[in-house]
Amino acid sequence: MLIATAGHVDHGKTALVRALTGVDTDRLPEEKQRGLTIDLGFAYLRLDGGRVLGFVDVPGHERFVRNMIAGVPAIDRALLVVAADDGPMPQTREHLAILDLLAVPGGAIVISKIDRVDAARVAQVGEQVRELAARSVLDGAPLLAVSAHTGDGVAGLRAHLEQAAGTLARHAPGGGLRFAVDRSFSVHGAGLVVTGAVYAGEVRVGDRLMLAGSALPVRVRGIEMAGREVGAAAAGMRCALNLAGRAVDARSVRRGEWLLGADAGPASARIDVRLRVLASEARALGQWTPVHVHHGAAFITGHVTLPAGKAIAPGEEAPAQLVLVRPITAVHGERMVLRDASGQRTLGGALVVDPYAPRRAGDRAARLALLEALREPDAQSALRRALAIAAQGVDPQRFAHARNLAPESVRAMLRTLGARSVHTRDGERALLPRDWQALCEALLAALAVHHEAQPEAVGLRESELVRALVPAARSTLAHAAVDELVRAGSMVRDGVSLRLPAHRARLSAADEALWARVSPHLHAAALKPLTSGDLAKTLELDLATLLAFLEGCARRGLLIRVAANRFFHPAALARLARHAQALSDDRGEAGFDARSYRDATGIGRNLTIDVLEYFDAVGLTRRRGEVRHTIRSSEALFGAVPS
Ligand SMILES: Nc1nc2c(ncn2[C@@H]2O[C@H](COP(=O)(O)OP(=O)(O)OP(=O)(O)O)[C@@H](O)[C@H]2O)c(=O)[nH]1
Ligand SMILES: [Mg+2]
Repeated sequence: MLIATAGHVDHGKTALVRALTGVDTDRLPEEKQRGLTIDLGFAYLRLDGGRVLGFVDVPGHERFVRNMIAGVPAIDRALLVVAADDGPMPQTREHLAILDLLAVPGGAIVISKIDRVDAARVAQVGEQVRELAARSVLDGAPLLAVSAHTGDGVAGLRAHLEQAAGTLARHAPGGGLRFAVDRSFSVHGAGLVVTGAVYAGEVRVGDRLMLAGSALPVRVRGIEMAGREVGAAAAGMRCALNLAGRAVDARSVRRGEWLLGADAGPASARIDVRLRVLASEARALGQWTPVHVHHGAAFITGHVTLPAGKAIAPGEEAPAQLVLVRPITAVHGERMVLRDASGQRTLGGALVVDPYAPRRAGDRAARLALLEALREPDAQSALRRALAIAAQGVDPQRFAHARNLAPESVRAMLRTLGARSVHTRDGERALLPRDWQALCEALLAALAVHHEAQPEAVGLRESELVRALVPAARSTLAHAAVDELVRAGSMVRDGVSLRLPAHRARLSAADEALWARVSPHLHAAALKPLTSGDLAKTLELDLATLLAFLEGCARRGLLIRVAANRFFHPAALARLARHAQALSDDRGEAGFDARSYRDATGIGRNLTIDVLEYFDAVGLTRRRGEVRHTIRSSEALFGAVPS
């Protein structure tokens, strides 16, 4: 069990830890000289039966609140120490607020220095602290009175802690390892040693981990807990890790660094949170308030943005976004303490809802509704609620990262929830079958509307079809739906157009007659069709009339204009595109040049240049010097080649 002290400067925290453990945690020369705690101190008490009580002794001075915050996030119990002579003081209140904002699981109130006052004063101070603690995490906490000098009450406090350790029902977050470093040093012969607390998951000797700040890999050589070598340490435990890794040392790995497991997600500088402003604040917290954000043993500066635009009044709680100067790795459910821009006053706290806030929320109401769903502590319930309101689905990988879960466990949840997984150009999305079906139906309906309005056109290009959807539905998910509809035969790729299977472009009688004369020359197998000029001569037509007709055919999707004087049947162009793809696949890295394309297609030098430049322009190929590669599949752009 991990216990931290808390309370105003000089109220006897360090003396209390020494009375309980025999260890003087004020080790720094400056601490000895000033009789004051500056940095965190650590001591252990080994109980009969092997259980260990770990103590984190924090400084009470207002200048070192930052160090105090670094010591308390992973603890099981807090001891709020209040001197019987002084009674509650400013840092009594501030430390209590911090314990509350970090939702410390429990604790006790300790009235110290009782040798200095009479019993009535002890009772009076006890009442004052009880009142302060009402409606906080220490509401109704046991109250003990001690003197570190006479030893009065110390045995009772120890018995109380032993009993609490015996009944500790620790909520140990699983998932990937999250270890917050609070000290680091070089040990002769062993190298880098870091100490800190396991916030989530487990660390074992031999594990390969990553430093969050630098993304450098490290290996765990050894683990020490309360002075003994152990093989593993789990969430809620403090330990020292001996690390091996290239380019890592005590200078580069410092307090505030995080060690993460292999599945950890990327860092993020925009974090959606629930923000609570302390009731003791004089003013409401407004838009773009600069803050110091304390997360684990780290602190970073940033600003608060308020999606609703409305300031958060003292004592209130609301959704907010932290915009940080640097990305950090936080996960859902972690708590942060917010202090003012000069780092002198605690303003409030934040509970991480979604560490991957989008840069632009798009539909703000929809985003707020999604965040409300994501507040759900249980991952599967959150996923269920998110899927129910997000027609665009959820990114399962993001969700796993945000919740510090393994990808497999999110997949299992999605299976349980009956969600379907779709692979899009931007990665995987999971959504409810009803939303997928609605999207497919919307695409088919949009195409039907187009056919109705323009019966003479073959259909719509894919980008036009997606643009015909309501804005919220236009995404890579819609493109994935088109692919599936085509695979299922519910839609047909006809050249560059998409159409419903039953639709045929309907032409006027005059155009139909002209088409009957033109199409034998510009047919599916014509890889080298006549130029418009030659076609006009062959058909004995006025060139301007013919060009106007051919352009009309191109608008309807019957033909494709490749160069000023050259129109192709879509299927012919699909064939030429497939040639390009085959050559590109064949040549790999080296790419293919115009000559090999000419030889493969037999369309001659001049037409080869026209066709390849057209392919560059529509994004089938990319040219580098004299060679080209295909960068998209020919089928995605030109449809399948009819057999
Ligand atoms: N009479 C009396 N004095 C005490 C008792 N406990 C601590 N003191 C004295 O109070 C002073 C401060 O004690 P510390 O234990 O250093 O106080 P602290 O809360 O750790 O102070 P910071 O860490 O600086 O916030 C010292 O001079 C102690 O000797 C006690 O039970 N009785
Ligand atoms: Mg102290």
